[in-house]
Amino acid sequence: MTCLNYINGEWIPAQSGATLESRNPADWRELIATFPRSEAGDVDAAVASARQAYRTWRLVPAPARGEFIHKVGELLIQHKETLAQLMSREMGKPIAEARGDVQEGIDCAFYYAGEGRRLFGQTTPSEMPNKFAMSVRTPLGVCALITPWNFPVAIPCWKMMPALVCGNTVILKPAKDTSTCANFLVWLFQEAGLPPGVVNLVHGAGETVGKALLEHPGVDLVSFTGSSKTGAEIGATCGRTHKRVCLELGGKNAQVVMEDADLELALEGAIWGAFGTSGQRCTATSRLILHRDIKDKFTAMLLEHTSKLRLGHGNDPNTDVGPLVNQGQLQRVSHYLEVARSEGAKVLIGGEILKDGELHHGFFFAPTILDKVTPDMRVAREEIFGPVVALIEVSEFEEAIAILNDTSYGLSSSVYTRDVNRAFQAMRDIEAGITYINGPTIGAEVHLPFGGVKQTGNGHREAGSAALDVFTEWKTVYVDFSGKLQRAQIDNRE
Ligand code: UN1
Repeated sequence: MTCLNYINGEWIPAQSGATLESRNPADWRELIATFPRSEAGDVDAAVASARQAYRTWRLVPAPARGEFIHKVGELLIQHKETLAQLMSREMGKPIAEARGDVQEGIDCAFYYAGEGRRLFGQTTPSEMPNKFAMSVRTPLGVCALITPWNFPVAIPCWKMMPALVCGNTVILKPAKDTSTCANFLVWLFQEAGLPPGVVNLVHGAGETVGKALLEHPGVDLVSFTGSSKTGAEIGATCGRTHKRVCLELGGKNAQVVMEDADLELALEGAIWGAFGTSGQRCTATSRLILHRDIKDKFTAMLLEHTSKLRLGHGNDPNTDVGPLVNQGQLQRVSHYLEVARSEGAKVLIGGEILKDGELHHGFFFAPTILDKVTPDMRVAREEIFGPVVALIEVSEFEEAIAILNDTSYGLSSSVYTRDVNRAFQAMRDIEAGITYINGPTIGAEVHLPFGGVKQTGNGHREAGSAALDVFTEWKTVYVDFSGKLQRAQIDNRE
């Protein structure tokens, strides 16, 4: 299969003709597709196309823009299985999760299609008689959307759909590992009948395509989901080039299990939160903070359950845990295991690359539980982005919340308790953008704000109506129908 850039309504190769490859992480011998290795010249063409299209797209009534998004939602339903199967092969996540990823895109489509009929502004009384005041939302212009490989459909949809319904045009720069999924998704936008130039796709490396987008004077906003390190660099560049920037970055999410918790429920949550998507979610559970009274029992339950997880190809319906996305991720996770051992953590299960049988040609890492982890260890502080969870013992609730908060990240969090007072205390005191009570750290829904505090972001939220604040400017409009000059702060005080 050959993927191409999509610029001004045309599918074209990189100007240089250079290509890159996308391979199956469960069996790297399988080539999924080649895709363009674009450079600054390709970005120039995409920006010119998006700027031109913006002149008319911003004038299309928002409800009509919403109808295009609705159509994309219908097409996603129609192609859900094909897209999910492709995602499973290209990125490795189990097929049920891949279907969920596409479903998240569908949910997003119908939510933001409806937003086309709202996009509420505000009216506010003026200080002066015969004067009307209101604030309305206006689009920004051209949005560069730089997306990761862990949610190849959902995250591009989170960004593209609100951007478009607000009247912006977009340039999608997807992760190299999931180029084929991005190609498929953009094709659906084309099929929905969006005018040429409203959606553009530029494949390639972050160091070239991403950088060119950040530097380009024709780009008004950059929205990025990825690591905190890259996010800091993007934020700094966008500060220099005066672009609005929305950053959704790393996490070091914890699940607390108190002595009064429903342990079976907490177990299911912990397994799903830590090992779902092989731990490759920014919302993944990477610390389990356990009350000492239940720690031994809960650890035994965890070990029993983890030992039964089936690793395999994502397309196999019996697979619980798929491969990591590429060799680099496999090395990164292996490195963290070395660090953990050298710091004195104890590997209770897993801790190794798996090569047996059908796993031989893939990037598989065994689901791993680390014990004897103290809050100062690197494995308790740094984002691993793999199937590794650290157990930390506590004696009381306040200590659990303090350790949960003792991180430079602040995305997701979870507390299992039957005590309603503790639940509300957790809701108030946890420093994170998302808190689940009696649910795992993963599984955010698209119609609620998504994002985090501290190094997890830069204060913006995606998803829900909060995303409208990312993709619009407020314009304040005063209409004076008194027929005379009314001087604010002067005439109305006399
Ligand atoms: C991410 O990992 O970047 O809440 C997003 C969840 C998903 C989204 C994760 N709905 O786990």
